[in-house]
Amino acid sequence: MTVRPSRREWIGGAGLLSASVAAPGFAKARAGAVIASTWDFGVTANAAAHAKLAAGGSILDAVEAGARVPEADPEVHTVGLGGYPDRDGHVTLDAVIMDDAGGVGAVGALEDIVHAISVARAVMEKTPHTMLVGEGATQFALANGFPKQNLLTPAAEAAWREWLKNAHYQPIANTENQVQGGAWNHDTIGILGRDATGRLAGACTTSGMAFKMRGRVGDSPQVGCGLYVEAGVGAATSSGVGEEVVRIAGTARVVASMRAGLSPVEACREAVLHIVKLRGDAVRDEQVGFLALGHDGEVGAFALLPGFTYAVTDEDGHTELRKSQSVNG
Ligand code: SD4
Repeated sequence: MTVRPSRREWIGGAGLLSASVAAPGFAKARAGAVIASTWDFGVTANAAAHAKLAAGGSILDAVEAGARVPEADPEVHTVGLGGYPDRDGHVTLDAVIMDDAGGVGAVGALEDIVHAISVARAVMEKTPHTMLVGEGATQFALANGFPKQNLLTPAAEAAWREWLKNAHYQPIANTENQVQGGAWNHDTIGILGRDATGRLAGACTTSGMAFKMRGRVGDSPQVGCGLYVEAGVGAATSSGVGEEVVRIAGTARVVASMRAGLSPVEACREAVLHIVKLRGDAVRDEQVGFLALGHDGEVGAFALLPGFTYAVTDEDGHTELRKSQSVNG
């Protein structure tokens, strides 16, 4: 069960802004290949990414391979197949992929195609654009050979029908959180990679907030929000209530802080505390977590609330599931 901070602690968290952002306890990763991804399912995603890298794939191939794992898993209700639908019963996917040489591709509100991350990569490699949305994205995917598939599984449909019983169809902010609350409504996968030569790449893919308004696109596919990568600096990704991340261009901010000299955990912490400063009590019950990877392979994370986890895999394929620090510990 998530422990909520008291109001006083929460305001106290905002007060930390004036203090040093240094946070202890995160040892530097060894140089070499590193894969880091959000949440517990990052463990299996990292294994696929590591295997791809070991087989000679690029770091971009690796993060794509990792992101495809939860996309294909019908038990994961926040990414790809089996994702919870919007209020009208449509599963809509958001995804972005980025390398460290200016390559970026994204899709927003993609329907009927399971591997949104691979469609995003096709946008990057086969079009002059950086993002396609909605019907156009689906048309593009079909034209490029991606199979059409119904993504609404019986379990996800049942959860949606259950939600409908008490739902008032109104554009109320944060209704997803009010209904769902738990951490499982925040399980976007963001996966960051560094190869042994220091090249960086990242991917982020999600079905977004459960029972969102139709047409809603979150932070995940927006460059600088759900994902940002910069050669020689590092990469960052986010998970949680996307609107809060978009407000501060969260991952662009994290990478800018690393460019200015903060460590990955310090940079994530600075971004989270900026959300607290801006939003105060409005985000008291909301989760946002940032995960960052420095160009030297150091990994760090920080979240609004306790409970954010991330998986880190080293050159040899050893994986550690870590708990992020949060505003109140
Ligand atoms: C979004 N950030 O669409 C995503 C949701 C999520 O973990 O669950 N992130 O806002």
